[in-house]
Amino acid sequence: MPPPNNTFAEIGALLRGARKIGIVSHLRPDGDALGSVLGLALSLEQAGKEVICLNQDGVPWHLAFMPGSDRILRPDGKVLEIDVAVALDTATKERIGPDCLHALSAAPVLVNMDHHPSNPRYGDFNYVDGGAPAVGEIIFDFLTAEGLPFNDSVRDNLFVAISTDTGSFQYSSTTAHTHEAIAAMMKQGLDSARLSNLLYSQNPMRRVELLRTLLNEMQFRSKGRIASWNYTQETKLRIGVQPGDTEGLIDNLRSIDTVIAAVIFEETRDGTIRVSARSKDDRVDVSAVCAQFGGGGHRLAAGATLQPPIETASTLYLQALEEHVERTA
Ligand SMILES: [Mn+2]
Repeated sequence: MPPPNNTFAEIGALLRGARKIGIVSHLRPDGDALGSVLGLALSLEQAGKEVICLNQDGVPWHLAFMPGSDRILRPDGKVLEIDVAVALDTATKERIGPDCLHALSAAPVLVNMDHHPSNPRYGDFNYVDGGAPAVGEIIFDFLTAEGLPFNDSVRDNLFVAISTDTGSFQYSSTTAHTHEAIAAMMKQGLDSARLSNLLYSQNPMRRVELLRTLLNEMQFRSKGRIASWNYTQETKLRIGVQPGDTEGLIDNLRSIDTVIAAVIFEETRDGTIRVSARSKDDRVDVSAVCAQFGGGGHRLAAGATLQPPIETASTLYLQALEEHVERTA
């Protein structure tokens, strides 16, 4: 049994008592990872704290517009002298990344705030809410409950966190409370249309080329209920893709009417095959299929890492997925 959650009040008291705080998120960060880090960091800074933000892989191009993104540093080999370390949106301690873990290794206390149900509560203080659609929403609630300051930059970052992790408020994890949090921030001046434009309407042409390739190469099975794409190194090199270019790409498979499970198999630079899987039917649990291959995640969004070659990896995974879909849906 994982330890119970701490309360916002306990975590708030810990942070208020700290002078210097380090905040990190997971490898290959997404909008929720960076938005929750910057939202919390900029609020704590306004409350008078010294804050250092770290990410193992830095900020991808498409999230560079986020206010304060230049504050996200990559670890430089030094061990930080901080009173408290905070990990956000990071399902396992390993996902913080080895260089960030080294930078935080002298921190006397680690706080773990997350929304992945599989999170084993690896922190000294933990707040894991598997029902929250985004850690950004947890941070909104935390700042509100603890009376910590909001400003335009805090709101912009929390909007990016919540908007990206809910698929623009489309996923079933989106609740009335999610909209209430956004509404509260809009009443304080949040410009959601401007941020949505920056997030979703600034595709560089190479990303459109990537989409063209996906549409040419995607495959279907189980009477169109499963869609998949093998994303190869050859494609990456030909198009010259950059980190972050694949963000949201899987939604093009997921959006097809017959599809209930979508999968992208990505050939990584180290040769392993990274699996990203999505389900849009609660009966189909892609985290269970990913668990068969040593991965995990959420019921409707999960991942795993398989051994090459990509053709074998995708065939094996798709057989397991098809078996699961035929049995459950
Ligand atoms: Mn998240």
